[in-house]
Amino acid sequence: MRQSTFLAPTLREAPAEAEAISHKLMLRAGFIRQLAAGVYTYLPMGWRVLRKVETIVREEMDRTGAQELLMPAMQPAELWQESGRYQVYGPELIRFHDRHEREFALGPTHEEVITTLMRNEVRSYRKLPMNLYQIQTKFRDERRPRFGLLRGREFLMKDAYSFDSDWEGLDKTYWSMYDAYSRIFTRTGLNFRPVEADAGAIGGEGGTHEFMALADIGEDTIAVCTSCDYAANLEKAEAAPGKTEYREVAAGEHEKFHTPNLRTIDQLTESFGVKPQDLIKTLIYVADGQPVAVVLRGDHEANEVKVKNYLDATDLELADPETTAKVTGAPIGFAGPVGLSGIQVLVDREVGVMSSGIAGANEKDYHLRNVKPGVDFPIEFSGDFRNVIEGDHCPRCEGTLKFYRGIEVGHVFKLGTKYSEKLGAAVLDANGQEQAMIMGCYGIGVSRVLSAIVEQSHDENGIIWPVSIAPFHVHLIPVSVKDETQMKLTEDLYDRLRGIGVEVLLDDRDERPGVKFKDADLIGIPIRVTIGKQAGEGRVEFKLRSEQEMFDLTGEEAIERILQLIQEQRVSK
Ligand code: 9G3
Repeated sequence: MRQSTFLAPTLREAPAEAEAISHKLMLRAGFIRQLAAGVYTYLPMGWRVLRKVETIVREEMDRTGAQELLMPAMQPAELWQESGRYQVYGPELIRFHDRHEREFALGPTHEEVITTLMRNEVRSYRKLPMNLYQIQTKFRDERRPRFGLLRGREFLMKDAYSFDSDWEGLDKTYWSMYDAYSRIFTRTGLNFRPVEADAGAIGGEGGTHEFMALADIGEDTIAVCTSCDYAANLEKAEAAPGKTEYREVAAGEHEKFHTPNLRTIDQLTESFGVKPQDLIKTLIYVADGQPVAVVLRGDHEANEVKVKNYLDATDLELADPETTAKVTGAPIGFAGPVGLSGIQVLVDREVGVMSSGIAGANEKDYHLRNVKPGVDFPIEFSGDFRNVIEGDHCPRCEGTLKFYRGIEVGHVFKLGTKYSEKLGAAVLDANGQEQAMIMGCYGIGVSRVLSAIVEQSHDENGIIWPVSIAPFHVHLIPVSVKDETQMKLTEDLYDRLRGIGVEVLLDDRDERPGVKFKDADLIGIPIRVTIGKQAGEGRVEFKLRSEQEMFDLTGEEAIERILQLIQEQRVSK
């Protein structure tokens, strides 16, 4: 491809609204352009990378025996009513009416569509297991699209749906997808971690992993063990429970003491020289309209996903001051577990092992000291209701937990029969018994992978694409397009390389060398071959975008090295 005719408009500066480095660089390097908030055009350079990621996804999915198909983006609203999800999703689900006033949704995901297809087309267990996938544009009207392709309103997803006739089959399919995802993300060059995750609204019969690309811009926090392969999204991460070995129960009664306007943990610890670990914090929530108390150690935070799952609640939010006052008899900041009545009190298990602590007195401007869990208040509902903290003990080994930020690039779910029962997708088993198909679903954010790679692989001059998904393998740069000797060698190499299947971007623009090298660093093609003064002796300058070192090679040597680098990335499958 000749750069003089190629649509790759580079920019000196990124627009102010671009915050994430991947967003800035993909705009500046001419990979994407925004059409509307969260809606992007992939320019030719960006489209080439997107197709490379798709190809890797396709190869690894096909290798597992999954079958590719393509479902529509226009989904009849009736399907979402039938599955009961029509009401679950709000403005994020883009709905519209066709010319006959029939209501449709633009597909954010395709559980309803694929399950309906299977209900209509498959009846016998002999046809299972079946794993169907597509690579297709999804629509989700995010309230705040941002960070370029990381959180768009229209994005490319590979979504797969598996159908088994028994649970063992689902387990097998699930882990074959898990392994395929590991191969896919390895081949794209991503630094990623599979983590245990919470199944969230999609529900399903348990079992879900997210594939997280490590990056500070990532919205998720993951807890990773320093010693074993335990890793979990913070929503789900657990720590080894506090040591419940012998604990001396503090003697004496709990007693009230005056704490005028001391509402927060910090105010209390400052005023009384105690540590957050010595405090017993009581939060009042409202779960599906019911007030509930959550009791935690002072240095811990409530994990609302764990609380919601424990209560099997749909909605959970912190109670407002009025509710808190009604339930505890005191304003927020003075709530405590002693004497609470009429509401469920969830006590985190780390409180259960405290010998005593300071808690709110359920009276304005008063706290209680020497409160003994299980003595001064009952521990009826004990469980894990907190976020783990860095340094906590790993639940699996003697290691400790470390936090990282992650970008979710993949997610595998065991769905079970949640959709197949609702939509009537069933098979007759060997005994002629009707069995709802047992499903799994598996997503990869294909367009999001581009941003994740750039977040992980760039320097101050621009993007550094891995060979496996780079828009081109080689950036061929003649220093002066007016120099016949240089252009002769350049055209020779251009023809030779393309003749052996190497993808070359030839910078044939009549620009100063500095401009060409700056653009080359920005675009990030992994291998750069410069034709300059040594063209007369048939020698070129060879440099990898990922390294500083330059090599003075003959044309032949350069071709040799290029083929070797391309072959290596294929081997890293
Ligand atoms: C919606 C809207 C947004 C959504 C969903 C539905 C996320 C929704 C979860 C999934 C689960 C899996 C198959 C591929 C892998 C992920 N956001 N989810 O169901 F209507 Cl507006 O999409 N689906």
